[in-house]
Amino acid sequence: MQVEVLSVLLCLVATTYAGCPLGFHQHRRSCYWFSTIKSSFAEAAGYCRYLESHLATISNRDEDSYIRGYATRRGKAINYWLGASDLNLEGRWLWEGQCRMKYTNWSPRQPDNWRGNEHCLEIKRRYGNYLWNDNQCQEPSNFICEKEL
Ligand code: MBG
Ligand code: CA
Repeated sequence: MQVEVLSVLLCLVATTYAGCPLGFHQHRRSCYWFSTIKSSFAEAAGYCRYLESHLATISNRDEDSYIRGYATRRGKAINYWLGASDLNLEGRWLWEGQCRMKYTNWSPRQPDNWRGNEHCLEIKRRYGNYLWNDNQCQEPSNFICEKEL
């Protein structure tokens, strides 16, 4: 077999079976990347796609505890974007623009759509270790990407 073909195959096998990509952390059947850079919600979604992942979605308390725990102990950014918004219709929060939220962990008095301009989901450090808040989507913020194994 040609060396080129072999190296392409090796790379394919390596990326398919190696577990989480470089810099991602595994919890159960997902890999998470806690950004060290800040960007708007839309730009953050683009970064995650570039890393063959998506902005993290939280479906239960276990996943929420893992993410909030990691942010508290290791990431420590002021806030992180997650993959939910009510951009389509005010008050209708959707994961990845399509799935209704079942589990939620909003901070008290949130979401409040403050000044009528908060449509993106973040976790916020000052809210008792990263409870949920709606914030302005254009605000530069750290973010968390998720990739399913
Ligand atoms: C901020 C939230 C903001 C808005 C505001 C209302 C102190 O937190 O980040 O989204 O809800 O509170 O006062
Ligand atoms: Ca808010």
